Amino acid sequence: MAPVLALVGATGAVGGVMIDIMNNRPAFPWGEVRLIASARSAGKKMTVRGQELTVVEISPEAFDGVDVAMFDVPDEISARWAPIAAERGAVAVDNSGAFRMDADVPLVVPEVNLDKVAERPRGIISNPNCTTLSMMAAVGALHRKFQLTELVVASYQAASGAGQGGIDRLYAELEAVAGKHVGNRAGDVAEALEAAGLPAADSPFPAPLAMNVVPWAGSLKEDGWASEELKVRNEARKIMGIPDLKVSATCVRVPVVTTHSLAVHATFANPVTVAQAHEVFDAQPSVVLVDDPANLKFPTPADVVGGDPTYVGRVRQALDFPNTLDFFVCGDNLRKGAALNTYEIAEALIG
Ligand code: 2RA
Repeated sequence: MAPVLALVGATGAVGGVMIDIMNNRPAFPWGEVRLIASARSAGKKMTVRGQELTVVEISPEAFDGVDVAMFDVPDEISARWAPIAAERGAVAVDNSGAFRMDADVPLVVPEVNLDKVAERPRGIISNPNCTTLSMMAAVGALHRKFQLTELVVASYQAASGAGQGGIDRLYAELEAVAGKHVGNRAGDVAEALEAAGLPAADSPFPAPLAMNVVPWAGSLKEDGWASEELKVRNEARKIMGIPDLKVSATCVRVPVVTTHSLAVHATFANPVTVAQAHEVFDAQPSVVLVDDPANLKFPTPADVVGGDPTYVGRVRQALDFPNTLDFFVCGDNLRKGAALNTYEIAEALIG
């Protein structure tokens, strides 16, 4: 019998992208798709591969008969329900932060460590955070060939990383400043937002995002680190299986709706040239190389949003650091950064 797939969090921002991905896969190996959400969204109708489905309320029974349950819900909902789904016989593929660093839960990027899906004593597999994921296909491919030893990254993260509230806030802020000559005096963007009925206290971001960049994502951790920066470090180590990898990240929110970018400075045990890196990227099916500086060709979020691959450009050999490359990566944070990677894991489980 064809396997049963559940999507928990079907009505959220990532859930919507997940349904789009399911609707557009060339082949669809699932017999039944079950859409699951909170009581508030239960009863809603959504179309998956031409079939109108009714969203059902989350309950233990909702997982009966399910082979793979994909979770796109907040940490506390996953923490409670993914183990219940597993108890009911499903493999839970979870996109929250609830299990990523659990030693009994593999953290999987199919291009890098698909073999780990088999090691799941809790019946749960984790999907990495979108910032880590946005560079992993590219960095993982280089690591396989040249052996990564150090990683320094700065992120340029889109508003949609903060969910639908982040998207709504950015649009509202852009509307509020459109046509206004602000941004030349300290505080005038915030004043314009306040005057337009957008107080700072209502924002998911700690500073105006329109006409600005905000060096903060996530919550405060020890010694001034933001949780997002520690996720990049810890998750990159776990995915590539390099527990002592030296990593330093600075995470920055930019006024882009969707697609995270990262400036990556990667050092390897072995020498690596730009031409060799190009070969590695060209050989990785999920990476698209756009690197023609003479003609100002490089990836930008506005060019790649909505696409599945990881886009790489600006590949340079670092002038003052041996065995080191600098490059720029863009990846749609809602697709490969979230929904697509989760779905790829789900498909691999039944493949
Ligand atoms: C962000 N990476 O961009 C987070 C979302 N998971 O805020």
